Amino acid sequence: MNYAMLKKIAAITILVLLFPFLSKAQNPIVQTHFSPDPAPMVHNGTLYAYVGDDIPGFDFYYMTKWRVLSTTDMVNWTDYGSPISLESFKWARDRAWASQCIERNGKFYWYICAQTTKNDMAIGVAVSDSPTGPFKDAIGKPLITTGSWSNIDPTVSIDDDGQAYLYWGNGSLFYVKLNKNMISYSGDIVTLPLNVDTFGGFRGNKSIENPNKDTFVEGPWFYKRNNIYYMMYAGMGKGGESLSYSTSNSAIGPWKYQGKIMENQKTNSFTNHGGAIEYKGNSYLFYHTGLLPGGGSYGRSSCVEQFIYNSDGTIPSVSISEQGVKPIGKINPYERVEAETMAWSQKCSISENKKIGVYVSGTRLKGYTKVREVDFGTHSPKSFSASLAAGLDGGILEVRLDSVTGPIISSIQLPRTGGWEVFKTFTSKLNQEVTGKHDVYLCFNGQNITAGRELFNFDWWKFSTK
Ligand code: FUB
Repeated sequence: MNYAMLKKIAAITILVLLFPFLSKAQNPIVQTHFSPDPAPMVHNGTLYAYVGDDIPGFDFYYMTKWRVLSTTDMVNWTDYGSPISLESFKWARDRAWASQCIERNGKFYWYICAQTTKNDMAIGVAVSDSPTGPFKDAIGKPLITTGSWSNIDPTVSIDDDGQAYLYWGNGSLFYVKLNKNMISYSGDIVTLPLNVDTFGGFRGNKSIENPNKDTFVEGPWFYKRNNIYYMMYAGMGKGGESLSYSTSNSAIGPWKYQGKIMENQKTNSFTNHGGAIEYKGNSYLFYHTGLLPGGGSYGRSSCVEQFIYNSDGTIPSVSISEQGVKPIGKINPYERVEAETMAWSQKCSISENKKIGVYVSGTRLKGYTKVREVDFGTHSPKSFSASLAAGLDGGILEVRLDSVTGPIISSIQLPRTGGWEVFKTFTSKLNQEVTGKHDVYLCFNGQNITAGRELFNFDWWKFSTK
């Protein structure tokens, strides 16, 4: 056996051994781009995640826009692209850092932070009638601008009496009371005392105050649950940020330090940034890691774990995992499913244009999107349709069941459609009967195509009983 053959066998063995793990991976929740600083929001039965957009390859955070994703089953995420970017705020020049969106009276207020033309950081707010946009700068200037680098990481919650609070900070923690219009505030900016009792310590002299080095750093996440007010935040953990929390019986404190939720656990990222939320009766913790291939401290991705509050309202420690959370819903294949709705993907990316919105692009040989919990019911469909665009011919969309090597139940061989953004609907018959629940793999294949070539763009798919 020659060296080349040995290498091939070794590569195949590694792939075979890795496959069970890859196929079960659910974290990070999106693989087509980086997605730091997740901020979950539930509205009308859907969970939205507002995230940043790391562009790795530099020695600092290079971030120019924000993105929105949504799910109704916690495993299949729909990508809504990037409704706002630095260009949406005429006062912003760089550093599209952490954000949070919240609904009030049918309007969605997306609080962001960015570097201003004066080189400090400021907090702004964009508004929309829909959770996925379009959003526009609500006031045309920053909401919070004090000339400080600490003006980052806004978090907003509305108390039961209707009073909304905006907290934020890095190294210091501040709040203001927002007015009912959510785009202005009344009263002074309040600075909270940071010490061992309130937030685990003070960063300036942490070694003296807290030998465990757990001190408030940044990324506050403010919410109320069962009459307890929570402030989750990124604390200084071992070798990187942990997620810690404090509680209070009032929205403005005094705050009591409760401990760490998530220790820095080989996340391949110095920072962490969390958000906790209740959805369909479960509690979820969103956080980020640098573990997506090509990632790191400046290429971070959103992940999610389920947890159960202790009976006294305290939060147990939560570990990072590759498997993530269990599905709590299913996909109806007889209704149009957006191609950008997926549980996992390889070798593809996301694009958007004004005409059709968001679609799957950059498909390459051996790539795929995986959609979990597709419920075909008791009667098999007869055909499969997909909206596809190809500037060149040769691409094949294969529909496989339950794994990337599972049976091909249908396939579409693409001619040129007249351009990479000229989408046409193609339909093909099913090769076999399919009933019940399956994972569907939409696999990118092709004939006589070199591995790097783009195959086609993909907008939506559905099955039909006709
Ligand atoms: O993403 C840029 C900054 O890193 C965020 O604003 C911080 O919370 C940290 O995650």
